[in-house]
Amino acid sequence: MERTLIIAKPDAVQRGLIGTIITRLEQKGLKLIGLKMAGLDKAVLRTHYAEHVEKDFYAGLEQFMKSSPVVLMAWEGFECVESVRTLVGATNPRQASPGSIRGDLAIGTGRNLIHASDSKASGQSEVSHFFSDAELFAYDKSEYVHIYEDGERA
Ligand code: IDP
Ligand code: MG
Repeated sequence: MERTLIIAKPDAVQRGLIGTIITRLEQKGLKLIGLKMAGLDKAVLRTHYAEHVEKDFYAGLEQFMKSSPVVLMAWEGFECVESVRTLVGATNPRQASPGSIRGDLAIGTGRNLIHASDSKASGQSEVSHFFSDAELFAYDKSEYVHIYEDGERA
């Protein structure tokens, strides 16, 4: 099944919104397969945000992402990358839809609470970047029969 990486950023940790973020993804029906707290260093951030390293906002983004620990999560579900991006909302929280995490809980683009993988390929590679095989868990979720049709659960 598809995987996506979620980072509860330093603002989510500082504002006490880790639980809210986890709850929203759990309530969607997704499966949590990895979870840990970590401090992200410059090298890890430069790899993770490689597409943004040359941009004006990168220095501020890196400084912010190092400002406190983050909570890293790997989630699994049918076409979960796209559905999680919808739940997370637009990068600029002022334009994010009501009901989305950013739309409901954030204002500043540089303080938008959460990272979510943006494609199936980046979901796979970002989960592998932050989690070893031993840190990822394969298990049956009993409620799946109530969340998926048979073909979607494969
Ligand atoms: P995403 O997190 O919605 O995928 P990206 O465009 O990949 O958004 O940007 C990565 C992160 O960089 C954003 O979540 C945000 O924290 C930060 N960022 C993006 N654009 C800006 C900006 O214009 N000003 C400040 N920070 C920005
Ligand atoms: Mg992105």
